[in-house]
Order: sequence, then C-alpha cells, then structure tokens
Amino acid sequence: MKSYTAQTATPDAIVDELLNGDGAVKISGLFTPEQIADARAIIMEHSEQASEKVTHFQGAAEQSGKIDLQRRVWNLLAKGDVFSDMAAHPVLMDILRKFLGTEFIMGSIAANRILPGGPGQEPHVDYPYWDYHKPESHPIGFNCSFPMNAQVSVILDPFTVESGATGYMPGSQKELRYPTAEDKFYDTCSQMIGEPGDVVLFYGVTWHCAMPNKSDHDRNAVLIQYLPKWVKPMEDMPAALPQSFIDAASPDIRQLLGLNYPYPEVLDAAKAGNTEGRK
Ligand SMILES: O=C(O)CCC(=O)C(=O)O
Ligand SMILES: [Fe+2]
Repeated sequence: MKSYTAQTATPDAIVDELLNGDGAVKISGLFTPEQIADARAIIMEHSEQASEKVTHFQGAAEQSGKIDLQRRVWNLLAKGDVFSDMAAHPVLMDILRKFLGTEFIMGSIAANRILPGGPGQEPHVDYPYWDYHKPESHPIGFNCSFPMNAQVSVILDPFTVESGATGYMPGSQKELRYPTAEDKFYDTCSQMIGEPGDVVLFYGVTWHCAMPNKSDHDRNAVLIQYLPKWVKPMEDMPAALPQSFIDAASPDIRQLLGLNYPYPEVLDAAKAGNTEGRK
C-alpha cells in the first residue's frame, strides 16, 4: 500500500492507485493527536457496555460466543464535532470529488472497536455496500467498471498485524467478486498497518475484513462510507440527527448528508416549471 501526505495525496495520483494499483492508499498527517484522542474517547465511552447494536460479518463470532468483541458505534456525527471534521476533511473531499463525482454523499460514519481476543470478520467487499454475497439480488452484468463506493478508515489505535489491522487483497478491486474459501484470503492477504491518525482510503470492491485482535489493547477505527449521489445511503443520517445539527451544517456536510440532491422527491407536489436539462 502506497503512503501519501496531505501534500502528495493529489486526486489524480490517488484515483489511479485506487483503480489500477493496490486499491488502497495510506494518507498521514490529516488529523492532530488531539482530534484522534477526542474521537477515541467518545467511541470508547459509547461502546463501554456489551453492545445491543447491530454488527456485521460476525457469523463465526456469533457461533463461538464472541460477537461482543466487535462493537459498533453508529451515527457518529451526532456524537462529536470531531467526526464532522473527519468526514469533510478537505484533502479527502478533493480526492472523492474526482473519484465519485463532485456531488458525492456519505452513506455511513461509524466506529469499529475490536476488543482483545476479538476474532475479526469474514472477508468481504463493500460495493456499493455489504450485500454482494447475494449477487443475484443485483442487476445482471453488475461490475466495478466505475466506482460506486469509497471507504475511509481513520485509525485511532496502533494498527498492527497483532492487533488485527484490516486485512485486504491488493489488486482484488479490478474484478467485482465476493471472496470464497478457495481464495484462501487469510493465507495471502496484506494488512493496513498504520499509526493513530493515519487514514486508509480504499475502493470498496477490494476484498477486506477486520482481522483477529491478538494484542492486549483495543483496536478502534472510524469507518466512513462515501457513495455517488444516487446510491441510497446505508445509514439514514438526516433522520438520526437533531434538526439543530442540520440547520447549522456546513455546505460540505449538507452535501455529505444528501441534502443537496432532491431525489426521491414528491414531484406531484414540486414547484412548477422546468428543473432539468442543459437549458
Ligand atoms: O474494522 C475493520 O478493520 C474493517 C471493517 C469492515 O470492513 C466493515 O465493517 O465493513
Ligand atoms: Fe468492509
């Protein structure tokens, strides 16, 4: 995985690497240690109790009684301003405008905390999100010839081999396919190794999963899903946020919440007159 800084992470270089290179890049120096500590403290507080929240790719963990060792914290925008700063970081916004179209949106912003002993996840793709294990439920011929997803992980604890840094298969983004046991993912994968404050940006077609945490510390990351404006987001953020948050939202946050794109709309009740077309 190639490494960049805020200065070297140009949209052209990153988009080429996402499409034609490994499918994942690391960008350092976007966030201060204070922002990372703030985000981590909020997430730890919200995931202190054994979770009653929905979680994903934990079928094996559920069977072995370990499902509680992966904890999600959802709807992060409502839980601290630092998460808006992460979601709309200008370096990420510039890259994503190029990758997903200028009016792209955010589909989810959540934390994934893996406690020591957590068994990690099933290898999967996030394109456009998680359900490509049912390919027949998608259109015939569906493929990844253009991007319909980008994933950001903001790393909050040391991401090491031991702590279960996200495993991924470099180059697997070139063909849309859900990995199977025959792919021997765990034997051949690389890992997204990083320090607190590093960001990993990847194309969600890339096979990946949280790996088992064999260290003695928690492994936290903020996971952000970005989508083209016309893909239905996974979290209904406007419904989950207080009206005061929406009223105060910056133009970039309004775009990320999907508030700038009118569809679906009750067209029968929309203002009369022409609204689409070159003229
Ligand atoms: O936490 C991780 O390492 C990856 C999580 C992930 O891929 C997911 O939940 O879709
Ligand atoms: Fe994923």
